[in-house]
Amino acid sequence: MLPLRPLIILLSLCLVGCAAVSTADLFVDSSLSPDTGCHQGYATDGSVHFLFDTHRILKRTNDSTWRIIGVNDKPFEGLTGFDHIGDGDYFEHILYVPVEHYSSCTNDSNAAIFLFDATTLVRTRVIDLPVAQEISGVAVLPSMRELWVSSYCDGSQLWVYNVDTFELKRTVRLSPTLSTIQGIAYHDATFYIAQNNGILQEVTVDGHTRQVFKTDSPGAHEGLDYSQEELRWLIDEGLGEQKIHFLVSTGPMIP
Ligand SMILES: [Ca+2]
Ligand SMILES: [Ca+2]
Repeated sequence: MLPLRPLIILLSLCLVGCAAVSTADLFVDSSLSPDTGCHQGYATDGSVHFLFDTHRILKRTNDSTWRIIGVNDKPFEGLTGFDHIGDGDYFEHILYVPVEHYSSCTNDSNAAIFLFDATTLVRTRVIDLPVAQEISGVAVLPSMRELWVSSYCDGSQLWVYNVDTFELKRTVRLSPTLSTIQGIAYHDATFYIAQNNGILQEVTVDGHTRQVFKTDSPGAHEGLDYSQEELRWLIDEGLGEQKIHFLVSTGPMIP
């Protein structure tokens, strides 16, 4: 057993070191898209960009222009009780999109998943999620065929659905609890969650959370996707400044 004084010094060093590691940025903001004209979220199939605005969905080219090649500006057509789109995800030629009525965290209802054909952007299904709370984002975990759902108003847990049957499989407690979740993405056994305060959280499948990046860009920090070794994050700094930030890893994780 170590004598008391060296033990205290060792513990002090560890505390300083641990604090430095836990708040260090593990990503760097490397480049920016043109203005996307969208506020809520982002997804990609690897070859085109899908942008989610509060009331519409856009498809844009994967080149320097980000030219619009698809629009659905009536995503709620024929339905009542829906007026808000969150951060959707792409999986097997389908867009999985969180939709609800949202005014505030004390005035929200009708949490649902809308499915859109990724080629045409035509809506193909509406799935009500009666067991979910307010809904802000979704991400597919492909190997498990699971749809993970986040809530802006409840950062204590995530909801895990079967992506084929939409049956609730379980909920996952988040520890530490998160706040103001705007979007969720999955990559390589890890989820990434965007908080509206500009903090990016890494989340294990068991629900352990830790901060991995904090942006200096002001505004609303919305949905995201992970593709081609880039975390792509929609940050809305105002009209004309709604851009995707491309974050790249700064290197291997420090244990
Ligand atoms: Ca949002
Ligand atoms: Ca997304």
